[in-house]
Amino acid sequence: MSFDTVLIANRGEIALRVMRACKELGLRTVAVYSEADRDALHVRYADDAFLIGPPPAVQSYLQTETILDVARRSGAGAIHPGYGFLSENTDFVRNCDAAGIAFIGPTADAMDLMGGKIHARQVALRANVPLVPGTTEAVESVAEALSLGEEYGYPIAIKASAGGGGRGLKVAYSAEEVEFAFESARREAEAAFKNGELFVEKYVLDPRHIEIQVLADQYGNVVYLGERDCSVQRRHQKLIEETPSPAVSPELRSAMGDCALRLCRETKYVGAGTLEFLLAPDGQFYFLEMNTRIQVEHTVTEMVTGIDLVQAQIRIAQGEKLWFSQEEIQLRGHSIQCRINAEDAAAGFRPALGTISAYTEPKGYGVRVDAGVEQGTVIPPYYDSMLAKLVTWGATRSEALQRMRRALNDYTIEGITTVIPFHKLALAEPAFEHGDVTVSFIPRYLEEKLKQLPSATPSAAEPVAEQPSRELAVEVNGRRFTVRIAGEGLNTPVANTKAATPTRRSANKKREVATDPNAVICPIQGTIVAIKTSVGAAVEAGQVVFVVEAMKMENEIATPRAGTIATLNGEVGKSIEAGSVLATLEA
Ligand code: MV4
Repeated sequence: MSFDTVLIANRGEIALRVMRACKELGLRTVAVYSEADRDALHVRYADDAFLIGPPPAVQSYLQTETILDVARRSGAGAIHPGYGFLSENTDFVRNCDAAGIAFIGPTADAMDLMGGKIHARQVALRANVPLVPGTTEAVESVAEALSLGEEYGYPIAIKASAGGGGRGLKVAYSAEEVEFAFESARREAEAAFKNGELFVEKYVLDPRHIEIQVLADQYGNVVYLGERDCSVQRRHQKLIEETPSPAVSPELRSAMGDCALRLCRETKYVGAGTLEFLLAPDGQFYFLEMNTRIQVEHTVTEMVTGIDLVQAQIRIAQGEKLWFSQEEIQLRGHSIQCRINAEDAAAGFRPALGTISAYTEPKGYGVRVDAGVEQGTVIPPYYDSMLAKLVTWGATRSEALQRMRRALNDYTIEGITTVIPFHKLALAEPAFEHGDVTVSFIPRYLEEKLKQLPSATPSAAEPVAEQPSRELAVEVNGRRFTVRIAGEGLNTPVANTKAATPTRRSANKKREVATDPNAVICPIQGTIVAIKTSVGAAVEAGQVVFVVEAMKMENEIATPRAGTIATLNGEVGKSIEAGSVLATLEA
């Protein structure tokens, strides 16, 4: 299809990323924005911009009819959805088709085929792609799940067919746990996707998350562009991604790549896509699911292949034939990405709000920053917490890693808490240095250390104070010192940037998050969906006693020590504030 104007149905860094690609291809760009994004960078960068509604995404960025209206009014012949929002909404794709507007992405039919995980497993079976032992039909009952547990051996994973991002995924380590896991997965799936369909797989312990990037044109040509290792995740939120994976040999890459090509051919896939795999500790790999969109971490693939994936998406949508072959794709050097989220890693990665009072990006050879913010940006509570992506390239992994450490040190973001201190800790771990990372990396190596990071506020309810800061140069006996004056009262110099102490830049006050060994505290705001104990019951340390749903995910709340339940607060179905006491323990 031919078009000269593209509407970008997204915000933040990805909206800017897509607009840059459009401009490079000589295309006009149209932004849409909510009332919370009036001053946003993506609005100013676009050639044309339209207000589409109030701040909550359901009233703005998810308003399909309003967005299609803007496309018609602005003369946009195509819509790029970015990631999230409307990127995997097949109804929207069909509405675009009906309106004669090109959706820059795969067809609705291909998305339907790969969207449901049970369907995706059936496709994989047909394409002769390895799957974790498990069902390719829905599992209807606890009894059925129990007999599958017998068949595969424990642990088993009970998963929502409609699931994504770990929602509706529960693990049963023994037959005793199956009923609760099954019911919990079903509740979560119903709540998040209005679809309680479940299936069962053997649970692979301590895998790596490896994904393969593909590009397919409208004429049946498909290529893969190497893998990404996305094992550094917390609660299914990726934090660090890299390519090549330290665990993938050329032979494994070509075996996984061939599987990816077969899956794409089986679904007649068009556009950019990603096939997710688990790589087990024994070297066996298994297909998990397909993401039918451009992903946050596409950048690292671009850095080592030299192929602009967003430009490629657009050119494919314009009907261009793939302009390079598999043999021409070369992986050069190494690339790492750290997601820069406005979150407090010391407080369970709680989203941080506020205004960016100072902002300086790292620069130099091999450093790329894809950001959606600048000094003065107000971080609203309505959207994803990712502010920017910091990407480095190096001739070798160790060069990319050293460059990332340097770039993290050169990145200044003040006024809000970010995960930059988390990244510094993660990259300092010998296991990361050695590329010895699985999905258990954060719980295994960092959970304890995270608590010592500077934390901004004790409660999500308390707004983060804006903290202006200013630097002063002082010369003492000819030696220059930079003094940073920050936080409460601009009168107290709090830091000397030449000092060697790691706390020198802490414009944020360090405060202990309340930890009472006799209380079970709810770390998040949410709704109680299960209480798994009673007053007088004996509990072990780390025993799950409450399940709290927050942001459509179920969170298991465990006891801090062994003891007897003295008091219980709250009821199933009731909402609960972050920091409240769910239960108390007595000796
Ligand atoms: C699994 C698994 C082990 N065995 N399936 C989590 C989210 C979804 N994409 C699939 N997930 C997993 N599925 C079986 N049969 C382990 C995970 C998993 C995981 C996967 C990728 C990255 C991080 C993860 C963290 C925990 C569990």
